[in-house]
Amino acid sequence: MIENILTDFNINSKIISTERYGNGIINETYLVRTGGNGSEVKYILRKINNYVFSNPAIVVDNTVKTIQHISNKLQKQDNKKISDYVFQIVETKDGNYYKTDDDNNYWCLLTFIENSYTIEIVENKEQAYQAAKTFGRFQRLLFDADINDFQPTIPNFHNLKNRLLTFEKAIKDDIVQRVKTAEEELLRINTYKYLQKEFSNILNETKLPKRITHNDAKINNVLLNKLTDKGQCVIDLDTVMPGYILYDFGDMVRSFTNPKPEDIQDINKVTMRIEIFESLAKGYLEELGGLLTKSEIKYLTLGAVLITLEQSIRYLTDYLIGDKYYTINFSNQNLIRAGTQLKLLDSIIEQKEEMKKIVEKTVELYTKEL
Ligand code: GN1
Ligand code: MG
Repeated sequence: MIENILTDFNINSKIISTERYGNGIINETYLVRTGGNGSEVKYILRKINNYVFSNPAIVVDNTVKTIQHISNKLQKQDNKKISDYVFQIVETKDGNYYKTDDDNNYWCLLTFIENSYTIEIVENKEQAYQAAKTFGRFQRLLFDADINDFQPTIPNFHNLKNRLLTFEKAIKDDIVQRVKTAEEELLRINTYKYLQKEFSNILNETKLPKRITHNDAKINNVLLNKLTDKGQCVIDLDTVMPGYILYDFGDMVRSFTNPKPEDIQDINKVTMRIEIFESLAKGYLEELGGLLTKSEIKYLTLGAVLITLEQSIRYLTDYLIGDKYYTINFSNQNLIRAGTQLKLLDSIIEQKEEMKKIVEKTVELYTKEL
């Protein structure tokens, strides 16, 4: 099956093997080895999930535009660095960027960045700094891209109001009768619902600019270099589309600062590590601080609150509708995931003022130099 898909792509050497790859919980990803005899060339093959992405052609289009924009900018700066900082999309033999199969699934083939690795948990401050710097550089390179060239791959992706409406409907319908098993999490989300209005008011009153954002700025979407441990390349461009900077900052905080997996049973181990936050802010703002507006900077920390609340609502909604969106390995995994996100949210809210101070202090340092 996979071999049939691959025959339509422009690969010059013989396919040696294909294997499942990575830890994404939405798309299927495969590592493809070709060549052999000391001249192995690897690729990444991705099947775009068409339950999640109703129009996969937009995902491919945005990915291609992102790669081209970044590659053009890097070429002007330093020819040699392109393949280190961005992967390329391999064309099919008839010149397309994707191949559809008999079930109308979309498949894309990407070049593999050698000597790189991903991590699931940030172990130290240097990793947080490097990964955040990589996201910051990604956004800096896309800063002058025209947002009108990018359509949303998932409309209202980070629209908290919409997420809450879907959540309320899931509670009302209770199609798999799980509401009774999620009482504690439901109560906890209720106590945070007021944040949605607060956030809507801020958006109405403050003209936050729309940028091209990644919208899934998690730690495992950054490649680090095996030889230097430096941040190298941002991956998983499925949700690159117009958005607010605070979304990406928020997702970094959510995924970098928590020392434990999202589905850990003992939620007491989940916390927002402030020293990791500090390094994250440094790495990100070093790259981007001088380009952001005052209000974008002011609301960065709010992004952490918003995205973590949103993620808990998304996990709980999926639990309540019978696990249709996220891949699960055990039956109450989405409920547990919602619980860890709520615990992380408590910790973020507790430390919000300190986080804001760190952002202010860091911005002062890194805007002067530019
Ligand atoms: C999904 O599949 P993955 O891990 O790249 C999700 C993100 C969530 C994340 C939670 C398109 O990303 O929004 O933050 O799971 N992607 C989509 O771990 O919904
Ligand atoms: Mg993703």
